[in-house]
Amino acid sequence: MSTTFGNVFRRVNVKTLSFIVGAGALAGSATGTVMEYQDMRNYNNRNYNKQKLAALAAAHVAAKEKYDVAKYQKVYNDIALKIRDEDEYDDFIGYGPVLVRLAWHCAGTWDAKDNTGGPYGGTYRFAMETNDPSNNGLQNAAKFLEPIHEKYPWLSHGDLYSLAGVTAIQEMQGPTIPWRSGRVDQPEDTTPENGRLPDASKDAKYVRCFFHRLNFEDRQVVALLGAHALGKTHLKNSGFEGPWGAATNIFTNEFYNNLLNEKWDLITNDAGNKQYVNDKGWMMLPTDMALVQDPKYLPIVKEFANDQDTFFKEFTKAFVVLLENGIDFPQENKPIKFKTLDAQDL
Ligand code: FMI
Repeated sequence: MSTTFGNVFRRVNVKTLSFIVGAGALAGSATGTVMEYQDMRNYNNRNYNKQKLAALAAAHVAAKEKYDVAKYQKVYNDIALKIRDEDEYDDFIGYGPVLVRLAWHCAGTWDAKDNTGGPYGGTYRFAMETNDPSNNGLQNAAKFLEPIHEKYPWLSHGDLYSLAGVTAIQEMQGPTIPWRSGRVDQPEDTTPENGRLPDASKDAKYVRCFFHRLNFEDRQVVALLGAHALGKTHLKNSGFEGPWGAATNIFTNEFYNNLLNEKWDLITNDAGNKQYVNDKGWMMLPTDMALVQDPKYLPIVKEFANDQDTFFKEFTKAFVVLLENGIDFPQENKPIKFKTLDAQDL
């Protein structure tokens, strides 16, 4: 790299230089020459650097603005405060669980084979995806987010849905989920066809095969389904009824403990679907029960039941992958770790 000094030193021989340094003011003409030259170099360098610096500064400002943590933390806070304010939703479960389900259903349409569907394009906003019977009930989550989108119109729908899911998990005392912005709204004709989301009435073979389409292995599948500690099933949405446990709006490893420790009976519910129930009014879907029926899933269920930290770690990794599937983020787009409202004393 050439500095101003470097240039001067290269152009002035050592003898002249010692003369300048030693003779000081007496060396008027020689000094003048060097000074002039140095000035010229400085001037040239300054001009050259000016352009380069201006470009660098502009890029820096643009990147800073684009990836500004504070800007996204503000959105996080608004979503979190709205969850807190509107706590009466769904018999006081609140909006947390349904926001997590929205984030997952937007991402869960992804197909690794051709990189269609998924979390990038925000296509849930289009009628075909909104009205997918698998998405029944998620209209409530989308409606909840409408004023957030009105306030932050620069936020893409993909970013909004995924950020809302992350916010909900963290506000329900779950793990910190590093999140990246950068999803871009895509046109309506990129909306994936209905039927890409899984069917809850199936067995372990089906679950394994389905999640394979999203590139997930057994450990990640078991971790992701631990989110069923949250919220409940609703007859009118899915044809199943009841919560999976006691703490419907706190993110814990309760799901695994309930799977292992409760006494489950298979019944046919009012919609004619088979589901497992216990004497506390809790339920399990056939796909949930598949996790203890399958010899490869079962040890992972036991591990997560015994160790919430490990569950949180595995869930975090898998959920990040889910929300980023098929997206090529630029390197400078670093994941953001949001602060909860509690951590900010809000
Ligand atoms: Fe689940 N879910 N889920 N779920 N989900 C819910 C509610 C629900 C299925 C089925 C299913 C994941 C995976 C899968 C999550 C989170 C996640 C319901 C009830 C059903 C039937 C919906 C209703 O309102 O009736 C499976 C088996 C088939 C699609 C399935 O593979 C994953 C990966 C996640 C997140 C990581 C949450 C939080 C809820 C509660 C929603 C609410 O409104 O309370």
